[in-house]
Amino acid sequence: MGNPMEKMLLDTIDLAVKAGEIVLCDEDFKVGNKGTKENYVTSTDIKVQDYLKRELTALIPGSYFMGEEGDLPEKDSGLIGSDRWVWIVDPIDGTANYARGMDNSVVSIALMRRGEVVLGVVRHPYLDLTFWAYKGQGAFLNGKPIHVSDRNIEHAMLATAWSAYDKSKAPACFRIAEKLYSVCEDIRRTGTAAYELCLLAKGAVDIYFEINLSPWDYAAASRIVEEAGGHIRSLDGGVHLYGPGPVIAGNTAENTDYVLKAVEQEIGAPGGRGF
Ligand code: LIP
Repeated sequence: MGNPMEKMLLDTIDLAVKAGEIVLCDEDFKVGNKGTKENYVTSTDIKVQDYLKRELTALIPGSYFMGEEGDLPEKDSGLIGSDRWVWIVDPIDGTANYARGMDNSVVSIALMRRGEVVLGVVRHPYLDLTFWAYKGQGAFLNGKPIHVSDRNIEHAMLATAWSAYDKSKAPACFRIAEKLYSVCEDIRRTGTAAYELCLLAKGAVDIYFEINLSPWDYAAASRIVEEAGGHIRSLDGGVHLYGPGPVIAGNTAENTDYVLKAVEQEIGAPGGRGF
């Protein structure tokens, strides 16, 4: 990996753990909403984002910081494909869980350059779990290598959600989930996309889709899934890092295609029902 990048990874993991401590210890936080009643933001989200912005940009002087709570690049900034290092951070993924005291939220940190996520760290402070991956170096959980399962679609566990922040898209989500449920084993919903994708990377769940996911929810986990031997994509390939959109993932190319077809039939393909 070469020392500079190894040090970058270790420093990023260290900051993710420290950010997780803020999440665990911040008792009297304030709760608000963004746009819809389902879309929570807390004073802890802001505190953790400010902390990570300060510390991560100090790790790479001149790097850009993109965080859920503001700090978003203009679409035409040309930033995403540029030579500039870009941190993509969700200070608390699973904020609704956090606001309700459900102890199931994670800190998600990705480092991207030229439109590709090269490093991803996801920290679950409640379960003391740290997932990480660096391009070409495999994926790890608390220092041990992890790998996706080889289950087929009939034995697959689906992780998904129903577009809580834009319920006009929920009926399509339920139709897709129903179609997959009729074939796969069962469905799990944790309330945090980044953690669900890490569960896929460690072989606990096997297929995944969300219709309306933002880059900070899955950027870090996308590298962890791929380094664990899994597949992750948007409807038209690649992983979009600009705006919210569908994300599909799977343990095998076959299962990923199966989920992709179910999603396309619902929203993607011309003549599909769409929203
Ligand atoms: C959440 C994701 C979740 C998704 C929610 C939201 P947040 O992220 O983790 O999977 O269903 O709509 O995007 O808002 O807690 O960072």
